[in-house]
Amino acid sequence: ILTYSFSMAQNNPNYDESKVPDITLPDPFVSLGGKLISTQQDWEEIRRPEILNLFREHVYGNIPTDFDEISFEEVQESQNPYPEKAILKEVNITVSRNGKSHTMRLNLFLPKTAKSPFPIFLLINHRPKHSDGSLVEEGFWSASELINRGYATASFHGETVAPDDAERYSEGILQTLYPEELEKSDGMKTLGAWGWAAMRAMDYFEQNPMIDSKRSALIGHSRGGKATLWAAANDLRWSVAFPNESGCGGAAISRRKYGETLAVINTSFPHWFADNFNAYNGAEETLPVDQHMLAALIAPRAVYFASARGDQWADPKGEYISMQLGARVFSEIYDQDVNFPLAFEELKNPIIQPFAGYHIREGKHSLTWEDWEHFIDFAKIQWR
Ligand code: GTR
Repeated sequence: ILTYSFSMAQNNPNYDESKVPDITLPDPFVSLGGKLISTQQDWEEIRRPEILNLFREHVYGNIPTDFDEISFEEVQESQNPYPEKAILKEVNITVSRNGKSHTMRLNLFLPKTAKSPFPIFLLINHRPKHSDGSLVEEGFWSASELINRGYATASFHGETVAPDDAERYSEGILQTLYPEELEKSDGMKTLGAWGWAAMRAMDYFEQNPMIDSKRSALIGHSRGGKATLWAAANDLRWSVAFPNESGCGGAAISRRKYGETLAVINTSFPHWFADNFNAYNGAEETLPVDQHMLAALIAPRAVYFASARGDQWADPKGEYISMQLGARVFSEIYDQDVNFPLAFEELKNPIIQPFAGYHIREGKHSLTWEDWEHFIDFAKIQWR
């Protein structure tokens, strides 16, 4: 039955709204024990940890954060593409545990024309090197524009932590630092490892006096957006999270089964999520969580989802509904005036307000300057 529904779904993704099933979503504000959660204390002490743990066990797997030592070393390997306006720092972040060590590379631009400490945007990069040799195409990582506006910006490549490959994913921190994770059904996989790496980048930012780590935004596109959401849910040091077009296993509601589904993603990318996630292939309605609860975990920090109309595979409507529902945490628990009154079909302009936001743009699946421009506007409001 599984094989059948998988090939059906892959060859025939549903893009017909009338075929989206009627769904009942798990309530973020009722605990597993049936307690109604309405206070900040109950949210933070009971329900938030409960939801985080359900995502850990059933969806993304562990993010082990114990290690023996971490060190930061500046290296000089690449040409700085913006020498007149920025300093390029290439930083090797070396982490050791149980006598073994792993080094990941962080690329950081510090503006020359503004005063430190700088707010920082970190991009989880998974794109191949650009044809002209630069780290990534300019729109995808809009470093130049960020520098012009006085922000620091950094990126690391997922490949230097856990390769994005079903055969090789363990040839990074999994084999060297956390081999026991490979034996567990809720063990860390690639997306968790990228989240771990964002945390190590934050460790570096925190000890660099040029960086204002309290004003920090984490960004990732698509698979990088999935990792962004999970990392920001786990690591309270990020003040804003921007999962861009993160789709299935990211911002989109799994139960809608619109575009990419769990059976498809878990079969195409068996190295992304915990093995336990496979149990929900074709059985989305039995998941103890759905993705709107991930947005709620980021509160009271800020969270912003972005979609593209040409990216139906990622289910833009499912991403928006997920924000509408998840952002209820701000009004119901944190007494903030945050809401998304428009229906998806009515959306025109970006929704940029304190704590939670959303935009959908024209065009196809990618991270572009247009997205970054809205991200910057949103971050500015949070960092006022
Ligand atoms: C697709 C995958 C999506 C998304 C995308 C990307 O192949 O089905 O879930 O992650 O790749 O990362 O661009």
